[in-house]
Amino acid sequence: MPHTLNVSAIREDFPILQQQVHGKPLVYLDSAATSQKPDAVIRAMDAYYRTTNANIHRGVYALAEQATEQYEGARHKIQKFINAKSWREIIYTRNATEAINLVAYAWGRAQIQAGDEIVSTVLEHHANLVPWQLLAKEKNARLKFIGADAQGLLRADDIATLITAQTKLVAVTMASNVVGTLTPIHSIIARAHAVGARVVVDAAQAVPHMAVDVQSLDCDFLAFSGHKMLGPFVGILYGKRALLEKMEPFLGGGDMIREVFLDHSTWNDLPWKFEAGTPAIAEAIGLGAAVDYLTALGMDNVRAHERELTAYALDQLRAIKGIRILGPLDPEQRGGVIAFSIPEAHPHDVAQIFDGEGICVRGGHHCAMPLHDYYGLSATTRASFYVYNAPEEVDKLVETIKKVQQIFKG
Ligand code: C6P
Repeated sequence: MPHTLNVSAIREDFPILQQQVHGKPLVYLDSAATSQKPDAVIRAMDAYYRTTNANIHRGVYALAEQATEQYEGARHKIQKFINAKSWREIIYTRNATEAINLVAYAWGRAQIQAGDEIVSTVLEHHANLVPWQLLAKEKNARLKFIGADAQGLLRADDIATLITAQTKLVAVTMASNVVGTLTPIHSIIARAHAVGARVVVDAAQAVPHMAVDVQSLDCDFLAFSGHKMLGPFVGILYGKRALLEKMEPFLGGGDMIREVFLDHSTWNDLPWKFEAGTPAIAEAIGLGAAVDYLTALGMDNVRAHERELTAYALDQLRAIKGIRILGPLDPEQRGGVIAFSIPEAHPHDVAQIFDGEGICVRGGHHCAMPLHDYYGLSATTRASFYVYNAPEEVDKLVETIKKVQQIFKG
Protein backbone atom coordinates (compact mmCIF):
# COMPACT_ATOMS: atom_id res chain seq x y z
CA MET A 1 0.00 0.00 0.00
CA PRO A 2 1.50 3.41 -0.95
CA HIS A 3 1.89 5.84 1.96
CA THR A 4 0.33 9.20 1.27
CA LEU A 5 0.63 10.31 4.88
CA ASN A 6 3.45 9.59 7.32
CA VAL A 7 1.19 7.72 9.74
CA SER A 8 3.85 6.84 12.30
CA ALA A 9 4.85 10.52 12.61
CA ILE A 10 1.18 11.53 12.81
CA ARG A 11 0.53 8.96 15.55
CA GLU A 12 3.22 10.59 17.70
CA ASP A 13 1.04 13.71 17.78
CA PHE A 14 -1.87 11.87 19.40
CA PRO A 15 -1.23 11.18 23.10
CA ILE A 16 -4.28 8.92 23.46
CA LEU A 17 -2.94 6.50 20.84
CA GLN A 18 0.14 5.74 22.92
CA GLN A 19 -1.80 3.70 25.47
CA GLN A 20 -2.77 0.07 25.83
CA VAL A 21 -6.33 -1.12 26.40
CA HIS A 22 -6.89 -4.51 28.04
CA GLY A 23 -3.14 -5.04 27.68
CA LYS A 24 -3.24 -4.49 23.89
CA PRO A 25 -2.18 -1.45 21.86
CA LEU A 26 -5.18 0.79 21.30
CA VAL A 27 -6.59 0.52 17.78
CA TYR A 28 -9.04 3.35 17.27
CA LEU A 29 -11.48 2.64 14.44
CA ASP A 30 -14.34 4.89 15.51
CA SER A 31 -13.41 8.29 14.14
CA ALA A 32 -16.81 8.65 12.44
CA ALA A 33 -18.27 8.90 15.96
CA THR A 34 -15.57 11.29 17.16
CA SER A 35 -11.94 11.69 16.15
CA GLN A 36 -8.96 11.74 18.48
CA LYS A 37 -7.20 15.05 19.13
CA PRO A 38 -3.57 15.93 18.41
CA ASP A 39 -1.31 17.68 20.91
CA ALA A 40 -1.65 20.92 18.95
CA VAL A 41 -5.41 21.03 19.65
CA ILE A 42 -5.07 20.02 23.30
CA ARG A 43 -2.30 22.61 23.77
CA ALA A 44 -4.31 25.40 22.12
CA MET A 45 -7.20 24.81 24.54
CA ASP A 46 -4.87 24.38 27.50
CA ALA A 47 -3.10 27.65 26.64
CA TYR A 48 -6.42 29.47 26.43
CA TYR A 49 -7.42 28.30 29.91
CA ARG A 50 -3.95 28.91 31.38
CA THR A 51 -3.23 32.30 29.86
CA THR A 52 -6.21 33.89 28.13
CA ASN A 53 -9.42 32.73 29.85
CA ALA A 54 -11.96 35.55 29.64
CA ASN A 55 -15.34 36.07 28.04
CA ILE A 56 -15.35 37.46 24.50
CA HIS A 57 -16.90 40.56 22.88
CA ARG A 58 -17.45 42.14 26.30
CA GLY A 59 -14.32 43.08 28.22
CA VAL A 60 -12.01 45.94 27.28
CA TYR A 61 -9.10 44.45 29.20
CA ALA A 62 -6.18 42.67 27.53
CA LEU A 63 -7.26 39.10 28.33
CA ALA A 64 -10.74 39.62 26.92
CA GLU A 65 -9.33 41.22 23.80
CA GLN A 66 -6.93 38.31 23.27
CA ALA A 67 -9.71 35.76 23.83
CA THR A 68 -11.90 37.58 21.30
CA GLU A 69 -9.05 37.75 18.80
CA GLN A 70 -8.37 34.02 19.09
CA TYR A 71 -12.05 33.08 18.86
CA GLU A 72 -12.59 35.27 15.79
CA GLY A 73 -9.21 34.22 14.35
CA ALA A 74 -10.35 30.59 14.41
CA ARG A 75 -13.48 31.61 12.50
CA HIS A 76 -11.30 33.06 9.74
CA LYS A 77 -9.30 29.80 9.57
CA ILE A 78 -12.55 27.81 9.22
CA GLN A 79 -13.76 30.22 6.52
CA LYS A 80 -10.58 29.63 4.54
CA PHE A 81 -10.72 25.86 5.14
CA ILE A 82 -14.11 25.52 3.40
CA ASN A 83 -13.49 28.50 1.09
CA ALA A 84 -16.49 30.55 2.24
CA LYS A 85 -16.70 34.01 0.68
CA SER A 86 -16.97 35.76 4.04
CA TRP A 87 -16.14 35.01 7.67
CA ARG A 88 -19.64 36.29 8.43
CA GLU A 89 -20.99 33.10 6.86
CA ILE A 90 -19.36 30.91 9.54
CA ILE A 91 -21.54 30.35 12.62
CA TYR A 92 -20.35 28.46 15.67
CA THR A 93 -22.91 25.98 16.98
CA ARG A 94 -22.83 23.15 19.50
CA ASN A 95 -22.46 20.46 16.83
CA ALA A 96 -23.67 19.53 13.33
CA THR A 97 -27.06 18.59 14.78
CA GLU A 98 -27.59 22.08 16.18
CA ALA A 99 -26.39 23.62 12.91
CA ILE A 100 -29.08 21.73 10.95
CA ASN A 101 -31.73 22.56 13.55
CA LEU A 102 -30.77 26.22 13.25
CA VAL A 103 -31.66 26.09 9.55
CA ALA A 104 -34.88 24.18 10.25
CA TYR A 105 -36.04 26.75 12.79
CA ALA A 106 -34.69 30.04 11.50
CA TRP A 107 -34.99 29.44 7.74
CA GLY A 108 -37.52 26.60 7.57
CA ARG A 109 -40.21 28.06 9.79
CA ALA A 110 -40.30 31.24 7.73
CA GLN A 111 -39.98 29.67 4.28
CA ILE A 112 -41.80 26.33 4.30
CA GLN A 113 -45.55 26.43 3.83
CA ALA A 114 -48.39 23.91 3.63
CA GLY A 115 -48.03 21.74 0.53
CA ASP A 116 -44.32 22.51 0.04
CA GLU A 117 -42.01 19.57 -0.44
CA ILE A 118 -38.75 18.81 1.34
CA VAL A 119 -36.60 16.24 -0.43
CA SER A 120 -34.06 14.19 1.48
CA THR A 121 -32.50 10.74 1.07
CA VAL A 122 -32.71 7.34 2.73
CA LEU A 123 -29.03 7.65 3.69
CA GLU A 124 -29.50 10.39 6.27
CA HIS A 125 -28.32 10.47 9.85
CA HIS A 126 -31.16 11.31 12.24
CA ALA A 127 -29.66 14.81 12.56
CA ASN A 128 -30.61 15.52 8.94
CA LEU A 129 -33.98 13.83 9.13
CA VAL A 130 -35.77 14.47 12.43
CA PRO A 131 -35.57 18.31 12.18
CA TRP A 132 -37.30 18.07 8.77
CA GLN A 133 -39.93 15.69 10.12
CA LEU A 134 -40.70 18.22 12.88
CA LEU A 135 -40.85 21.07 10.37
CA ALA A 136 -42.99 19.12 7.88
CA LYS A 137 -45.45 18.17 10.62
CA GLU A 138 -45.74 21.72 11.90
CA LYS A 139 -46.16 23.23 8.43
CA ASN A 140 -48.12 20.46 6.77
CA ALA A 141 -45.35 20.06 4.24
CA ARG A 142 -44.39 16.80 2.52
CA LEU A 143 -41.17 14.86 2.94
CA LYS A 144 -39.87 12.79 0.04
CA PHE A 145 -36.83 10.52 -0.06
CA ILE A 146 -34.35 9.74 -2.77
CA GLY A 147 -33.74 5.99 -2.64
CA ALA A 148 -30.49 4.08 -2.90
CA ASP A 149 -29.49 0.92 -4.74
CA ALA A 150 -28.15 -2.24 -3.13
CA GLN A 151 -24.67 -0.67 -2.94
CA GLY A 152 -25.89 2.49 -1.22
CA LEU A 153 -25.61 4.73 -4.29
CA LEU A 154 -28.41 7.28 -4.63
CA ARG A 155 -30.84 6.53 -7.45
CA ALA A 156 -30.27 9.02 -10.27
CA ASP A 157 -33.91 8.60 -11.41
CA ASP A 158 -35.18 9.68 -8.00
CA ILE A 159 -32.93 12.75 -8.03
CA ALA A 160 -34.43 13.75 -11.36
CA THR A 161 -38.08 12.97 -10.58
CA LEU A 162 -38.45 13.88 -6.89
CA ILE A 163 -36.84 17.33 -7.03
CA THR A 164 -39.57 19.38 -8.73
CA ALA A 165 -41.13 22.83 -8.77
CA GLN A 166 -42.89 21.90 -5.48
CA THR A 167 -39.52 21.33 -3.78
CA LYS A 168 -38.54 24.16 -1.44
CA LEU A 169 -35.65 22.43 0.26
CA VAL A 170 -33.25 19.58 -0.40
CA ALA A 171 -31.54 18.20 2.74
CA VAL A 172 -28.81 15.77 1.76
CA THR A 173 -25.72 14.19 3.20
CA MET A 174 -22.40 14.57 1.39
CA ALA A 175 -21.01 11.34 2.87
CA SER A 176 -22.97 8.63 4.68
CA ASN A 177 -21.85 7.66 8.18
CA VAL A 178 -23.01 4.05 7.61
CA VAL A 179 -22.65 2.99 3.99
CA GLY A 180 -19.92 5.55 3.35
CA THR A 181 -21.44 6.70 0.05
CA LEU A 182 -20.17 9.97 -1.37
CA THR A 183 -23.33 11.43 -2.86
CA PRO A 184 -23.39 13.22 -6.24
CA ILE A 185 -23.63 16.46 -4.34
CA HIS A 186 -22.81 18.83 -7.22
CA SER A 187 -25.55 17.45 -9.44
CA ILE A 188 -28.10 17.37 -6.58
CA ILE A 189 -27.40 21.02 -5.80
CA ALA A 190 -27.58 21.98 -9.48
CA ARG A 191 -30.91 20.15 -9.85
CA ALA A 192 -32.31 21.79 -6.69
CA HIS A 193 -31.28 25.26 -7.81
CA ALA A 194 -32.75 24.66 -11.26
CA VAL A 195 -36.19 24.28 -9.63
CA GLY A 196 -35.62 27.17 -7.19
CA ALA A 197 -35.07 25.02 -4.07
CA ARG A 198 -32.49 25.66 -1.34
CA VAL A 199 -30.00 23.01 -0.25
CA VAL A 200 -28.74 22.02 3.19
CA VAL A 201 -25.68 19.76 3.05
CA ASP A 202 -24.87 17.52 6.00
CA ALA A 203 -21.08 17.49 5.70
CA ALA A 204 -20.35 15.95 9.12
CA GLN A 205 -18.57 13.01 7.44
CA ALA A 206 -17.16 15.04 4.55
CA VAL A 207 -15.39 18.16 5.85
CA PRO A 208 -13.05 16.10 8.10
CA HIS A 209 -12.03 13.82 5.24
CA MET A 210 -11.74 15.73 1.96
CA ALA A 211 -11.36 19.22 0.56
CA VAL A 212 -14.78 20.89 0.69
CA ASP A 213 -15.28 24.17 -1.15
CA VAL A 214 -18.65 25.75 -0.41
CA GLN A 215 -18.34 28.25 -3.28
CA SER A 216 -17.71 25.50 -5.79
CA LEU A 217 -20.55 23.43 -4.30
CA ASP A 218 -22.79 26.51 -4.31
CA CYS A 219 -24.75 24.97 -1.39
CA ASP A 220 -27.01 27.29 0.60
CA PHE A 221 -26.19 25.80 4.00
CA LEU A 222 -23.59 23.26 5.12
CA ALA A 223 -23.21 21.73 8.58
CA PHE A 224 -20.33 19.91 10.24
CA SER A 225 -18.84 19.05 13.63
CA GLY A 226 -15.42 20.04 14.95
CA HIS A 227 -15.08 16.90 17.06
CA LYS A 228 -14.98 14.64 13.99
CA MET A 229 -12.08 16.62 12.46
CA LEU A 230 -9.46 16.41 15.23
CA GLY A 231 -11.08 19.33 17.08
CA PRO A 232 -13.16 19.70 20.21
CA PHE A 233 -16.91 19.56 20.75
CA VAL A 234 -18.15 22.50 18.70
CA GLY A 235 -20.06 22.65 15.41
CA ILE A 236 -20.20 24.91 12.37
CA LEU A 237 -23.00 26.13 10.18
CA TYR A 238 -22.03 27.72 6.89
CA GLY A 239 -24.79 29.72 5.22
CA LYS A 240 -24.87 32.05 2.25
CA ARG A 241 -24.73 35.56 3.58
CA ALA A 242 -27.81 36.82 1.71
CA LEU A 243 -29.92 34.03 3.25
CA LEU A 244 -28.51 34.44 6.76
CA GLU A 245 -29.10 38.22 6.62
CA LYS A 246 -32.82 37.67 5.96
CA MET A 247 -33.30 35.00 8.63
CA GLU A 248 -34.70 35.72 12.08
CA PRO A 249 -32.56 34.52 15.02
CA PHE A 250 -32.62 30.95 16.28
CA LEU A 251 -31.90 31.49 19.99
CA GLY A 252 -32.38 34.77 21.87
CA GLY A 253 -30.18 36.26 24.60
CA GLY A 254 -26.88 38.04 25.05
CA ASP A 255 -24.51 38.84 22.19
CA MET A 256 -27.07 38.24 19.43
CA ILE A 257 -28.74 41.64 19.93
CA ARG A 258 -27.94 45.20 18.90
CA GLU A 259 -30.50 46.98 21.08
CA VAL A 260 -33.00 45.64 23.57
CA PHE A 261 -36.14 47.40 24.79
CA LEU A 262 -38.77 45.96 27.07
CA ASP A 263 -41.10 45.23 24.18
CA HIS A 264 -38.72 44.38 21.33
CA SER A 265 -35.10 43.99 20.26
CA THR A 266 -32.95 44.46 17.19
CA TRP A 267 -30.33 42.01 16.03
CA ASN A 268 -26.56 41.99 15.91
CA ASP A 269 -24.66 41.64 12.63
CA LEU A 270 -23.73 38.26 11.20
CA PRO A 271 -22.53 35.88 12.43
CA TRP A 272 -23.23 36.92 16.03
CA LYS A 273 -27.00 37.18 15.37
CA PHE A 274 -26.92 33.37 15.56
CA GLU A 275 -24.52 33.03 18.49
CA ALA A 276 -26.64 33.75 21.56
CA GLY A 277 -24.95 33.62 24.97
CA THR A 278 -21.35 32.78 25.85
CA PRO A 279 -20.10 30.37 23.20
CA ALA A 280 -17.67 27.45 23.50
CA ILE A 281 -14.62 29.75 23.32
CA ALA A 282 -11.83 27.27 24.05
CA GLU A 283 -13.44 24.78 21.67
CA ALA A 284 -13.58 27.31 18.84
CA ILE A 285 -9.90 28.09 19.40
CA GLY A 286 -9.15 24.34 19.48
CA LEU A 287 -10.99 23.90 16.19
CA GLY A 288 -8.78 26.60 14.68
CA ALA A 289 -5.76 24.51 15.71
CA ALA A 290 -7.34 21.38 14.19
CA VAL A 291 -7.86 23.25 10.91
CA ASP A 292 -4.17 24.26 10.95
CA TYR A 293 -3.17 20.64 11.55
CA LEU A 294 -5.36 19.27 8.72
CA THR A 295 -4.25 22.06 6.38
CA ALA A 296 -0.61 21.15 7.02
CA LEU A 297 -1.37 17.51 6.12
CA GLY A 298 -3.28 18.62 3.01
CA MET A 299 -6.90 17.56 2.58
CA ASP A 300 -6.18 15.84 -0.73
CA ASN A 301 -3.59 13.70 1.07
CA VAL A 302 -6.09 12.96 3.85
CA ARG A 303 -8.61 11.78 1.27
CA ALA A 304 -6.00 9.74 -0.63
CA HIS A 305 -4.85 8.06 2.59
CA GLU A 306 -8.38 7.09 3.57
CA ARG A 307 -9.16 5.87 0.07
CA GLU A 308 -6.06 3.62 0.17
CA LEU A 309 -6.96 2.25 3.60
CA THR A 310 -10.56 1.68 2.53
CA ALA A 311 -9.51 -0.10 -0.67
CA TYR A 312 -7.09 -2.26 1.32
CA ALA A 313 -9.78 -3.08 3.88
CA LEU A 314 -12.48 -3.81 1.28
CA ASP A 315 -10.18 -6.21 -0.59
CA GLN A 316 -9.62 -8.25 2.54
CA LEU A 317 -13.15 -8.02 3.91
CA ARG A 318 -14.66 -9.16 0.63
CA ALA A 319 -12.57 -12.31 0.85
CA ILE A 320 -14.17 -13.28 4.19
CA LYS A 321 -17.08 -15.65 3.65
CA GLY A 322 -20.31 -15.10 5.55
CA ILE A 323 -20.15 -11.37 6.25
CA ARG A 324 -22.16 -8.65 4.59
CA ILE A 325 -20.38 -5.40 3.79
CA LEU A 326 -22.52 -2.33 3.27
CA GLY A 327 -21.86 0.44 0.79
CA PRO A 328 -20.29 0.90 -2.64
CA LEU A 329 -17.68 -1.59 -3.79
CA ASP A 330 -15.61 1.13 -5.43
CA PRO A 331 -13.47 3.09 -2.90
CA GLU A 332 -13.75 6.15 -5.19
CA GLN A 333 -17.43 6.29 -4.34
CA ARG A 334 -17.10 6.08 -0.59
CA GLY A 335 -15.41 7.58 2.44
CA GLY A 336 -13.41 5.72 5.09
CA VAL A 337 -16.40 4.15 6.82
CA ILE A 338 -17.13 0.43 6.57
CA ALA A 339 -20.22 -1.04 8.20
CA PHE A 340 -20.64 -4.79 8.12
CA SER A 341 -22.84 -7.48 9.51
CA ILE A 342 -21.89 -10.93 10.75
CA PRO A 343 -25.29 -12.62 10.65
CA GLU A 344 -24.67 -15.01 13.55
CA ALA A 345 -23.44 -12.28 15.96
CA HIS A 346 -25.18 -9.18 17.33
CA PRO A 347 -23.14 -6.01 16.63
CA HIS A 348 -22.99 -5.20 20.35
CA ASP A 349 -21.39 -8.59 21.04
CA VAL A 350 -19.06 -8.05 18.08
CA ALA A 351 -17.99 -4.64 19.40
CA GLN A 352 -17.36 -6.19 22.82
CA ILE A 353 -15.09 -8.87 21.36
CA PHE A 354 -13.24 -6.14 19.47
CA ASP A 355 -12.87 -4.21 22.72
CA GLY A 356 -11.19 -7.23 24.26
CA GLU A 357 -8.57 -6.89 21.52
CA GLY A 358 -8.08 -3.18 22.28
CA ILE A 359 -10.00 -2.23 19.12
CA CYS A 360 -12.69 0.46 19.18
CA VAL A 361 -15.49 -0.08 16.66
CA ARG A 362 -19.11 0.99 16.90
CA GLY A 363 -22.04 -1.44 17.04
CA GLY A 364 -25.63 -0.29 16.60
CA HIS A 365 -27.73 1.73 14.18
CA HIS A 366 -25.30 4.68 14.12
CA CYS A 367 -28.21 7.14 14.37
CA ALA A 368 -29.49 5.96 10.99
CA MET A 369 -32.40 3.65 11.82
CA PRO A 370 -34.32 4.17 8.56
CA LEU A 371 -31.19 3.34 6.56
CA HIS A 372 -30.74 0.08 8.48
CA ASP A 373 -34.44 -0.73 7.92
CA TYR A 374 -33.96 0.00 4.21
CA TYR A 375 -31.34 -2.72 4.04
CA GLY A 376 -33.29 -5.11 6.27
CA LEU A 377 -30.89 -4.84 9.21
CA SER A 378 -31.49 -3.64 12.75
CA ALA A 379 -27.83 -2.86 13.46
CA THR A 380 -24.32 -3.19 12.06
CA THR A 381 -20.74 -3.04 13.26
CA ARG A 382 -18.77 -0.13 11.85
CA ALA A 383 -15.08 0.60 11.47
CA SER A 384 -14.03 4.08 10.41
CA PHE A 385 -10.60 5.38 9.47
CA TYR A 386 -8.74 8.63 9.82
CA VAL A 387 -5.29 10.16 9.40
CA TYR A 388 -3.72 8.16 12.24
CA ASN A 389 -4.84 4.71 11.08
CA ALA A 390 -2.32 2.32 9.56
CA PRO A 391 -2.75 -0.74 7.29
CA GLU A 392 -1.68 -2.96 10.23
CA GLU A 393 -4.83 -1.81 12.03
CA VAL A 394 -6.92 -2.94 9.05
CA ASP A 395 -5.20 -6.34 9.39
CA LYS A 396 -6.30 -6.43 13.05
CA LEU A 397 -9.85 -5.59 12.01
CA VAL A 398 -9.85 -8.50 9.57
CA GLU A 399 -8.28 -10.95 12.06
CA THR A 400 -10.81 -9.99 14.73
CA ILE A 401 -13.77 -10.48 12.39
CA LYS A 402 -12.46 -13.99 11.72
CA LYS A 403 -12.11 -14.53 15.46
CA VAL A 404 -15.73 -13.43 16.00
CA GLN A 405 -16.87 -15.89 13.34
CA GLN A 406 -14.94 -18.67 15.06
CA ILE A 407 -16.46 -17.84 18.45
CA PHE A 408 -20.01 -17.78 17.11
CA LYS A 409 -19.59 -20.89 15.00
CA GLY A 410 -18.59 -22.36 18.33
N1 C6P B 1 -22.48 10.68 13.58
C1 C6P B 1 -21.58 8.51 14.18
O1 C6P B 1 -21.08 7.70 14.98
P1 C6P B 1 -23.14 15.62 15.91
O2 C6P B 1 -23.54 14.49 16.82
O3 C6P B 1 -24.14 16.71 15.89
O4 C6P B 1 -21.74 16.07 16.12
O5 C6P B 1 -23.12 15.00 14.42
C2 C6P B 1 -24.32 14.50 13.90
C3 C6P B 1 -24.09 13.83 12.59
C4 C6P B 1 -24.69 14.36 11.47
N2 C6P B 1 -24.51 13.81 10.26
C5 C6P B 1 -23.76 12.73 10.07
C6 C6P B 1 -23.57 12.18 8.70
C7 C6P B 1 -23.13 12.13 11.18
O6 C6P B 1 -22.38 11.04 10.99
C8 C6P B 1 -23.32 12.68 12.47
C9 C6P B 1 -22.71 12.04 13.69
C10 C6P B 1 -21.82 9.93 14.64
O7 C6P B 1 -21.88 8.20 13.03
C11 C6P B 1 -22.54 9.99 15.95
S1 C6P B 1 -24.15 9.30 15.86
